[in-house]
Amino acid sequence: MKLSAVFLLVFSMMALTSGVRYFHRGRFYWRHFRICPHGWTKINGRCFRYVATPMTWANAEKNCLSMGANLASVHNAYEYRRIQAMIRAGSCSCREAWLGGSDAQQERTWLWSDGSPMRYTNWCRGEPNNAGGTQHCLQMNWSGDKCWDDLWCNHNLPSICVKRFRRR
Ligand SMILES: *[C@@H]1O[C@H](CO)[C@@H](O)[C@H](O)[C@H]1NC(C)=O
Ligand SMILES: [Ca+2]
Ligand SMILES: [Ca+2]
Repeated sequence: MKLSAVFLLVFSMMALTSGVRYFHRGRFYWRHFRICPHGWTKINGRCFRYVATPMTWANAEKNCLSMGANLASVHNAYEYRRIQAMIRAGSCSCREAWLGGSDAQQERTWLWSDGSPMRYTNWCRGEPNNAGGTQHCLQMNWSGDKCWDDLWCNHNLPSICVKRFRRR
């Protein structure tokens, strides 16, 4: 790296807190520091937030959307544990909460509202049971096992939002 490039990098780091500008092979690039906005917790490269106000699944999704997010998808057991731990840290009377899973479009076809494929699941024993033929939304922390259950979407629950890092 040329001395001028080093200087530019250091100067940029001092001047800007959201990233660094650097020069590589004749071009300038911008690299963001991957920091979640205030009030969001970074887990496995994404930003999560607990919303304590109980809402229907659809209103919870709309609320996440208003913050540039979606209801949370969960991709492995580590993420699930971290999401649970994140909430324990906050002050809440937390039990069940909405995640972004739903099979409202087609029975037994579970989709995440953020568009990611549902590979990892943590269903409780006997769930999803589509009770009454009308349960299409995914609640976490169900039962003593704190696993997943399908519930009626019009129930009011707290929720978890997820946000990807902002891109420029
Ligand atoms: C879920 O269960 C865990 C473990 O008991 C708890 O810490 C957390 O507060 C509960 N609620 C949510 C929404 O994760
Ligand atoms: Ca269903
Ligand atoms: Ca169920």
